[in-house]
Amino acid sequence: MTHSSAPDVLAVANLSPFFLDPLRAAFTVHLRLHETDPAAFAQVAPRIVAIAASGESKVSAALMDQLPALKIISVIGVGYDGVDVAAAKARGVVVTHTPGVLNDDVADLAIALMLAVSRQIALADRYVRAGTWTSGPLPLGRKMSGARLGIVGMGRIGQAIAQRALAFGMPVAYTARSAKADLPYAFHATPRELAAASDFLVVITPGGAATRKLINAEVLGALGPKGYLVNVARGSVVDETALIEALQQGTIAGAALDVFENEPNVPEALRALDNVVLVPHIGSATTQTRHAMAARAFANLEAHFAGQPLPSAVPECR
Ligand code: 8YV
Repeated sequence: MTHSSAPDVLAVANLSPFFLDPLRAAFTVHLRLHETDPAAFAQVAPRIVAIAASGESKVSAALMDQLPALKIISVIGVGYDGVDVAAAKARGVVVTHTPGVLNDDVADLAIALMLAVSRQIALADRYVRAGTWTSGPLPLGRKMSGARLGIVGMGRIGQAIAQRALAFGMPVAYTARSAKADLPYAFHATPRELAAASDFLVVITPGGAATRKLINAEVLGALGPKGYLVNVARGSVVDETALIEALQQGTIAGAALDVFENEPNVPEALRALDNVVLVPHIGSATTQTRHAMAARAFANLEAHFAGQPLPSAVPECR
């Protein structure tokens, strides 16, 4: 039930019922009204005090300019590179996200993708379905256990991936803005140096201007013809054009991607390749985790309106 006196919230993404329902019970929710009905949006815009966004949402300074009463942007996702945080801060708007609760799922998917691309799981499935097995065995894959893992970004999720990789007997190295003294893994100063020392290069660093096209032709060249790239971060971190070229020319052995430059559009050139595994941004997409993320995103809004400390403001807003 919505109350006309309840605070007005603009949802800038299509939200799952388990997030939307509690939101609607507590707030007056305007679901993507700015996109669907600009005239109606102009009427309610002055009253909107909160935005509910997904990890992929764009929340620009231009949108904030239309919302003079805006106080909080609650992102259901750990990544918030689509939100102009500097613009939010300049307007006294706090940004929150949902870190922690999705570490397991994203790390699980990273391992699944590493296995999928090196053991050719998706290709093998297509092989059986197409009836090709009767004409001979699938070409051999590449052993993952014991291979060298390089992780680009050693935050909460990077560390969860490393822990899992240890169970596969994989030596782990990483690159990050700075070395983390408390971690037992080898540090490399640049993605290129890390790639040169890795069989699998897994990207799990935040998106945004600071990491745009961090994984470029040079890094892929260093990974080499026996190396695999896995991206569970943001499409923007990898130069997709350079990646396609590297895959086509055998500069690297293969890639497994959960994220893309222009989701949900995936270049035909990528879709045509057999040495890639492609999944539609499902890093956190389990019932258990999405429910936990929704609960956290709601808790951030609830705390704000109750005048209580926010469970998880983004670092820049703490
Ligand atoms: C989802 C994500 O994209 O948390 C992130 O940063 O990329 C995701 O978990 C999404 O935000 C779910 O709404």
